[in-house]
Amino acid sequence: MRTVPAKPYDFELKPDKAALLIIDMQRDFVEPGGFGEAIGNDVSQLRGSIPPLIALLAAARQSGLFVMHTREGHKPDLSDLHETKRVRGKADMTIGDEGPMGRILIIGEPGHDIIPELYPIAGEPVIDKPGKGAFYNTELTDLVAGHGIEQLLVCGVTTEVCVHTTVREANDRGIECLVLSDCTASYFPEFHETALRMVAAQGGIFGWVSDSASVIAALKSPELTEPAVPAAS
Ligand code: TIU
Repeated sequence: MRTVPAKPYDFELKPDKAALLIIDMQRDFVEPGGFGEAIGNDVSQLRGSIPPLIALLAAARQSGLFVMHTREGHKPDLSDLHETKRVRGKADMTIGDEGPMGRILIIGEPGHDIIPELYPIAGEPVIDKPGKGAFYNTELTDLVAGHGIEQLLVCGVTTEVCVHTTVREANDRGIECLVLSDCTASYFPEFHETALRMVAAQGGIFGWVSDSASVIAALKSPELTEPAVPAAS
């Protein structure tokens, strides 16, 4: 057990039963020319989350924490894409259309892939998800059960959309979520702030909020396996 200072109160991290879950750090969302920009968003708002995520990912790998990545996207034949999602927004360019980085949000296309700075390594599952939540229509439920995961350290984009949906899904499945504020981001800073407040409000209605430095420090601290024994007098 390692204590991570967090809101609304300290998070007791169990590294053997925890995983780092990095949501949708894909070129389509965080690089100019992708889906995020195609639907009118300012992708520069997301890029501040990359340096702290690089540091957190390195610390997680070094400490042996289980790491998983997700990617939002669809099969090339669009058979897993609801028509309601395809047409939402009435944009000129939508999912499946040819974009500057290949077909938008299509598995196997350059824009759909994870940014090079955070690229998965061997042993880190990459979960392709057709929805906003990482549990909907994916293998994540089985992965979590198979690895005995009870806690998720949740990072990625965007805070109020795929991160929030995933945290809510996890919470309803009895999994504790710690959201890292500097490792998540939104195209709308005010939504980012409010989404984080919503997680920790009402005594932690959806989970806890902390930051990368606090988790890195906890991962590097000696693990407390039992209460300290007072010295004999
Ligand atoms: N990954 C994720 O959040 N997908 C989105 O579409 N987010 C937006 O904020 N649009």
